[in-house]
Amino acid sequence: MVSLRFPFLFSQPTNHQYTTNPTHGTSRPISVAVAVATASATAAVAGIAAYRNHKHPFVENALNFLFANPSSSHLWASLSFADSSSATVVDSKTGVSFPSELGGSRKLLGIGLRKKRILGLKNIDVYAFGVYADHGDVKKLLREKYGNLSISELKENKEFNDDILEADISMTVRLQIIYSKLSIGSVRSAFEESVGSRLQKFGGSDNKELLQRFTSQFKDEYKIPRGSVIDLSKEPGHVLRTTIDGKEVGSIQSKLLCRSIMDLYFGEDPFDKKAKEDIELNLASLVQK
Ligand code: DAO
Ligand code: DAO
Repeated sequence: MVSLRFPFLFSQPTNHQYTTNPTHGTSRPISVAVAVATASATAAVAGIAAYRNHKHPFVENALNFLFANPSSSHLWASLSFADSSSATVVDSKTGVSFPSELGGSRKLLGIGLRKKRILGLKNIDVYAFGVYADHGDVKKLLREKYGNLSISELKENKEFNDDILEADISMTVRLQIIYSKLSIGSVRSAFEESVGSRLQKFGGSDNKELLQRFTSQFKDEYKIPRGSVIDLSKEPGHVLRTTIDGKEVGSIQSKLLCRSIMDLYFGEDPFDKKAKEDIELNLASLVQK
């Protein structure tokens, strides 16, 4: 396993620390460790060379961004590599790890935490999430229009943010359940509130039927204990496909539903603001010409 530490593209979610995942597979052990720091340009260059030798576009993207924005305050992160094609990002506060790639073409853009305040008393960590997008789609659909704008211009650009949410980009939001007492009833009422309010905001009229279609996919007998993995995937043609622990539970074709779900994670009022910043920065750096 190759273990590298570097100032991660992702800014660090509050109280999160990224650490090397010690349990990650070691199918092709290589005893190399390269440390890279913003404060150490020489080491950083050496680190980049090592990464580039691994031809890992996810990491390259992060490093490209770092060097395009040398003054930004990147925080430390670690990735573990079993070989050149697999890496995970681990959040040490929750211990949840995310692969840097899903299905070969969707790359991780940012990770965050969905919290919920219960009984007005305390916040619980409900799930950790990772947002992935198909880099080819992002470039194909957005580079032409936005490729000449700088990353800082894109950050302030509302049209860019809207296009990210609306364009037919293949994406996945992976949810990994942390809270161990989730009942289907509490999940239904939580997303009637979160998804329901967005359907209303973007759809204008009465969207009860769409919400109903979405929630009716989730049967009362489903169990989602701690550790369950739910993928909400946006497939070509604005189809929202849901899988629980790899098993497909349903697909719904609706641009409005796709937009409303993505809006939870990188819309105007996201669950985790730092995650949204990371996602947008990664997307902005991807469209650079
Ligand atoms: O036990 O009352 C309680 C708290 C439940 C919080 C539920 C939040 C559900 C958030 C949606 C989860 C989607 C997988
Ligand atoms: O966090 O409020 C939220 C919204 C999460 C939407 C995710 C819905 C997927 C839930 C699957 C439940 C399976 C029983």
